[in-house]
Amino acid sequence: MQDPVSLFERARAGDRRTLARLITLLEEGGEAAARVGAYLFPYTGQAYVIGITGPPGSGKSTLVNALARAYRERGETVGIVAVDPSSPFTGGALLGDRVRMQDVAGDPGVFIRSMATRGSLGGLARATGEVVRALDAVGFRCILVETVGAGQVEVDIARAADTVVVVQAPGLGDDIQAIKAGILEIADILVVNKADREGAAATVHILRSMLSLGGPALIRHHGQQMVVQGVAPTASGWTPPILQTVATAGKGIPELMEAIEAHRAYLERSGEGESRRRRRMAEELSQRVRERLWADVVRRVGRARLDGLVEQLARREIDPYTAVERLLAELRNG
Ligand SMILES: Nc1nc2c(ncn2[C@@H]2O[C@H](COP(=O)(O)OP(=O)(O)O)[C@@H](O)[C@H]2O)c(=O)[nH]1
Ligand SMILES: [Mg+2]
Repeated sequence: MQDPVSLFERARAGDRRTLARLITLLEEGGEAAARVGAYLFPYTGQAYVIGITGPPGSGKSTLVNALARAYRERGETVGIVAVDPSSPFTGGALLGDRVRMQDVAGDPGVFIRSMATRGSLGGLARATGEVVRALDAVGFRCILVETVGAGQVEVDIARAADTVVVVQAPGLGDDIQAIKAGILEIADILVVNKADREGAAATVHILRSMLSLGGPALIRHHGQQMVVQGVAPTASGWTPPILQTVATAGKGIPELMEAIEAHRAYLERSGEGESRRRRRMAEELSQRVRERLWADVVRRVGRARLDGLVEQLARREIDPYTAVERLLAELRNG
């Protein structure tokens, strides 16, 4: 196999096929990935990462495409990472994203990567982080990460961005269940896309209520009383703006970019950006250490012993507290 470090150097020099291979290598993980990941790390920290998340069909890919084009017009290089866990099952989502992103696909200043879930969701979150870092290291200055805001992992992936844009659409947003409180909490900017459709104003209204309320409250919607779970106002000095866009027509895109710019300025001014970045580093460090230690435990105690303990736990022959103490004692003595 080719030396991973030379792969990186070639990718950094602008060889896109090598970049694609580098990313595959990072996705696969393992020793080579760790080596190149360590090598490219000092080159990172230059890109601005924007997370675009929301329910399927809300227009995230279309928005990403429109944003990418707009950033290109400003002369910025754009990396796009589309995370779509449904891809391996439907087979169609990937293609759909590709088609919609065709606009920017031929442009050498844009690099598009679709990620599919392989193995665990936790693995996906990590792989996405590594891919974003690789794009950063080879020089893409603006990185757009699209995720379906469905589960905790997708929320975590989006949360790793500098600015998180949460996308809703009329109809989708009318169903209050579709607006997960967890997703609103991570929103730096809210976008009601498909503003050309009926019900956009109502969706904006619901979102505004949810944002401004500290707790659950009754609101009237379509003439009906409904309970809305509010999102407690953040301690920070940033209030997420609610914008309307028509991604297919490029409407509202300049305003969205302005909002992203304003949020970026806020992050810098308040020091919040720096503390977010530190928090993410601390999380990564802790996660990697735990993984390494656990792998070490598995290696030293052996799978069979662990399986045996789980079996005993399941039969209530041992309690989890004692099981941990026993394992640690075995490690100390072994
Ligand atoms: N009417 C309307 N349709 C849109 C708009 N934005 C996206 N769409 C369409 O909505 C569908 C889903 O868009 P897509 O970007 O794939 O959504 P995603 O699943 O969130 O990535 C596509 O057929 C888009 O053409 C919009 O602003 N207005
Ligand atoms: Mg999409």
